[in-house]
Amino acid sequence: MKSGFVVLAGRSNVGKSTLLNNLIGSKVAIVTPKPQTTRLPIRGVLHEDKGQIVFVDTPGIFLGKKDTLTKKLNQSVKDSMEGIDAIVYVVDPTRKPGKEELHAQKILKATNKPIVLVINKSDLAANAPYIDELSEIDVGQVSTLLVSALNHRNLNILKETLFELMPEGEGFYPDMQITDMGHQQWIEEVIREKVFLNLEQELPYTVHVSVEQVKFRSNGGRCIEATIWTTNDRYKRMIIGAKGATIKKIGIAARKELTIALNTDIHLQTEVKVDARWQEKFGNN
Ligand SMILES: Nc1nc2c(ncn2[C@@H]2O[C@H](COP(=O)(O)OP(=O)(O)OP(=O)(O)O)[C@@H](O)[C@H]2O)c(=O)[nH]1
Ligand SMILES: [Mg+2]
Repeated sequence: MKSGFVVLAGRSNVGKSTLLNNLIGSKVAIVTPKPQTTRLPIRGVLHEDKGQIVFVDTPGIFLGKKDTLTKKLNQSVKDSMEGIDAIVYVVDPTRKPGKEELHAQKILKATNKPIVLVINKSDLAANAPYIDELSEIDVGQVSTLLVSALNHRNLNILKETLFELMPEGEGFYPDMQITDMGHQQWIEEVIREKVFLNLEQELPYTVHVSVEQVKFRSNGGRCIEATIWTTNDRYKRMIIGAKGATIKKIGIAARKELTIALNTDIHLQTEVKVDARWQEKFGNN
């Protein structure tokens, strides 16, 4: 058996979480068109006859933004490199590489781990002017692959390449387990995804979601109480929206996904509250 850990790393919005979900064949990480969607490293487990790969999805590497949350996200990418066997370095041919890309390369090269360079979003070839530039990246990679995480293009070749790099060993997770994420965290993430998708511009970055309670009902359904935290009253009003329209949309979208995924009746109660300091407390426990 082959068994090991692979980190998915790169700038924000390049498709790391999409790749994680489609490599393991199940949605464990949330995906949005907005940068800084992933905030905590998430593990997704690929089980195959030849062994097991534990993928670690990480927040996007950022350069320039100096707020508390960004610093914590950048640090968590570096921490995720400990004890792993290989790195998938994901790049996006629709966005100009520039300084941030070089910064990401510096961090990844410093780990001295085998790197597979993945040029993602190959389905957007017509809108991907940076493919040639990205093909010239040299981080000492063992291989460079052109993939589409969205359309599954070349994901099998990527898996094969990665299994070659994994050491011999027993699996780390039981056969049925596809993630290490707890039930409550997963619900929080689903709600946060809907917040990101329904709020404009910078507003998502002021938001944090916590699930206060999950009650199991006698009819088999679940009653979930969640808080959407933001950093000031003005944002709170925007999240609620005129006559509660925005929070309603977020709630409907979250409830729909939770109902399908959990295959049970869901009652979702959301409240918006202000905590100016949630970013300082984030990830401390
Ligand atoms: N066309 C196309 N879009 C993709 C592909 N992979 C990801 N995307 C889109 O790119 C956007 C960002 O995807 P994510 O998977 O959230 O990116 P990420 O790298 O995890 O982003 P952060 O968590 O913010 O660092 C989403 O709108 C995805 O649908 C792909 O192969 N093709
Ligand atoms: Mg992500």
